[in-house]
Amino acid sequence: MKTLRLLLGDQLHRRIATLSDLDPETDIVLLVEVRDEATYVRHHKQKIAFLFSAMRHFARDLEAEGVTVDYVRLDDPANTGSFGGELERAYARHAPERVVVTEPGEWRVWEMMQDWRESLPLEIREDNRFLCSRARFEAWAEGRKSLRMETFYRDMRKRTGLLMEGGEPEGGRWNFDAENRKALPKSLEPPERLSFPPDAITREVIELVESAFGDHFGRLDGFAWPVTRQDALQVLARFLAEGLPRFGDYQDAMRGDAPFLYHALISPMLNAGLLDAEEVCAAAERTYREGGVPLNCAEGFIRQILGWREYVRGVYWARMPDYARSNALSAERDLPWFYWSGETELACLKACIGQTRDHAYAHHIQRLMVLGNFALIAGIEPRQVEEWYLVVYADAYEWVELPNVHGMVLWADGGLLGSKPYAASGAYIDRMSDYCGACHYDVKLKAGPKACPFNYLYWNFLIENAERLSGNPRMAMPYRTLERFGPKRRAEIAADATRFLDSLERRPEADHSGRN
Ligand code: FAD
Ligand code: DLZ
Ligand code: SF4
Repeated sequence: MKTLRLLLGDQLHRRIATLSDLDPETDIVLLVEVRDEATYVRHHKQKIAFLFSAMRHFARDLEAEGVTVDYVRLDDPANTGSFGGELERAYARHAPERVVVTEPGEWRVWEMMQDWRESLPLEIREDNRFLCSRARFEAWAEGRKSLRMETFYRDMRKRTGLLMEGGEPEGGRWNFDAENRKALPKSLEPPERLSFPPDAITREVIELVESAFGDHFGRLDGFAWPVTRQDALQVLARFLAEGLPRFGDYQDAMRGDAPFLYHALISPMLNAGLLDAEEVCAAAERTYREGGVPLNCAEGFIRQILGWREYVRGVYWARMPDYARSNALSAERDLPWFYWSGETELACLKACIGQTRDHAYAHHIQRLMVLGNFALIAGIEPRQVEEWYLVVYADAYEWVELPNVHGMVLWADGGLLGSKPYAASGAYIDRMSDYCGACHYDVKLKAGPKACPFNYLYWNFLIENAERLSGNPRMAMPYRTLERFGPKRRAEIAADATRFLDSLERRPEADHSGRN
């Protein structure tokens, strides 16, 4: 049966459901570069370049197998600029008997697909790249008041058999997180990032992105992402040999001159289909069983993928579209302009934003405890923070970005995802990084213009949200400390917070941010 198979840009997996029964004699695989997808939020230039180049390489490899590929480039004069428009044109070009597609990563595109069903013989297939299907997660979530990752993760370990020993967790424990909170000793030199200098295809794409999306956030020079499965597998192999042995110990550490530390740097490739979650977890387990890494490292890493990654996707699909609408802490302040410009005297934020601009990457603790923590304790409106995260990272798709930002960072879902907000003062950042040494502010000072803003914003956040948070058993300790603050100390906190927050620059007239 002549079939048109639409592959979205983040579905570049040879064994994806869309291609499972591909017949090269009759079928056409359709890939389209469309302006709408690059601009519904104005993605970081490296994200667009990564995806377009990966799409072009994937199409080239399919053609080399003898598959008929219909590839629509962004600069094709007939390009309508949208998924719907391009699907309609391709349907008219090829007159297939049916159209096949795999469910998308984002609600927005899922809604589009419901419309396409009205006018096309469309078959939407389940995304087989995840270890837990949407339906299975919904069955797990059914009737639960809160959806705790740890419970889900244990279930997934049992189901997949990963790091299991006769029905029990390997090493007698499910979680080795207590051993994974170390600061990085100065003497340690993390491994170099494995870089892939752009080939001819990537160079052409970089030029296209610079000319079509030149005013988007981020730099393109220094583009070093792998854009093929073969190269992505090299990144994975390098990580297993050099990063994973120290991943557990230092996964929460931060250092100004080392943006990547012992992290895997695989999320853009995992999310676009160049790597597969199951193969990555199996490879980490194999490395442990062969004696290449200690259990706390393998477990910590597998938990991120088998646990967190599957879990946030499950929450997203089980709770959308309402999930995005809540604002449990009524946070309403505008996103400070420095999130886009990087111009701030807070050294930790400046470093994390600068690295995000240069590499479209920041690791988990930078996203959570520096960039996210600030947005939380400064009371920034969730929608604006979410948009920022969706724009700036090469791995950002709403299914994974939204639960992390809305739920984990901002607690805007009122605790569905996390039992308490991850608010912290400057002491945490000082303990886990070397940022404070070079900062304009003093992390040891609690009040006054030279005091680290995280210090008074933290207490100000607790005071302003006392009604909502003081009854939370996991917040009992800081609220007990707060009870001991007299009126003078409270007034000082409020005055410092007001002075600082009022001084933050808002969005200027000439806006080069990611916002539409
Ligand atoms: P490593 O630290 O080496 O971890 C290995 C893998 O585990 C990652 O590649 C990723 O696939 C998975 N993982 C780890 N933590 C999470 C998590 N919390 N949720 C989902 N997967 C996880 N990840 C994205 O892929 N896209 C996003 O848009 C995204 N936005 C985030 C926003 C915030 C505020 C926070 C706190 C986290 C976000 N994450 C996101 C999760 C995590 O920060 C990135 O997956 C990770 O930094 C990617 O780098 P890495 O491959 O070097 O990961
Ligand atoms: C992110 C993105 C961008 C920038 N461009 C395209 C594109 O031109 N063509 C395409 O097929 N996909 C693109 N994507 C990825 C889609 O946004 C992604 O498939 C949806 O968000 C669903 O997850
Ligand atoms: Fe960040 Fe405060 Fe440290 Fe400066 S002193 S780097 S603002 S935590």
